[in-house]
Amino acid sequence: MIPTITAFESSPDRGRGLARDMPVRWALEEVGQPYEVRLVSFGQMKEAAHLALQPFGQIPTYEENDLVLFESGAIVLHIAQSHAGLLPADAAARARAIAWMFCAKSTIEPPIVDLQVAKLEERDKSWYEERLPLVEDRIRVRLDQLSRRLGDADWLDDAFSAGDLLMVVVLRRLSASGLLEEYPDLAAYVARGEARPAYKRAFGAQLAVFTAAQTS
Ligand code: GTB
Repeated sequence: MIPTITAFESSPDRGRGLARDMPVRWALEEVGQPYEVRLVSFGQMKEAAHLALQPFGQIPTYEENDLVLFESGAIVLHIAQSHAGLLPADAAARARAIAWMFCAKSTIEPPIVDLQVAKLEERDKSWYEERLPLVEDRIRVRLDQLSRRLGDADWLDDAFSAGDLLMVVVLRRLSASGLLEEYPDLAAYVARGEARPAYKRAFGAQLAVFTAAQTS
């Protein structure tokens, strides 16, 4: 059965591929699995039918036969475990790739999300200007460590894996901040991910949704 995912009917990122359907689309493209997309409005996301799939009223979701999943990281892991191409065959290398997936979501992403929340929701607070450099410095600490670990390598652990996929997606969320440019090696790492044909197909598909919404 062709899996169905959900995505924003009208994404607030205006087609920049920053919403969390993007890693799921990219993973499906990497493994060559066709998929269908059900677009949902903000209103529909909060209705019972969607809440039955995603208890927090968010996208993305993933439906495949009787399986319903939410959490983009868990969906990417499921896709990577069900198909060849995103996780190494060797057990130890596979475990390390999964560790990088968790690292992207639980070590690198939180300070980046904190910055986005600050910029979106805290601008009118008296302490905003004072707090912002602290938030940015917490990101720099992680980027510095990640950059040192990546070194001269193309990918985090030998061949491209689902760990790189999630890491590139997470780092892309810094695109408007200027922080990634402070780390040319990480910017080049992200560019390598974006240059992959599967990434381009996924990006094009989500951009087409935005473009169609603009012209209708
Ligand atoms: N932990 C969940 C996962 O990884 O699947 C988080 C899912 C999530 O945050 N979904 C967001 C959502 O549905 C969309 S991606 N929000 C609607 C709501 O909560 O009501 C987050 C996102 C939104 C917008 C931008 N942007 O505009 O740049 C980027 C990322």
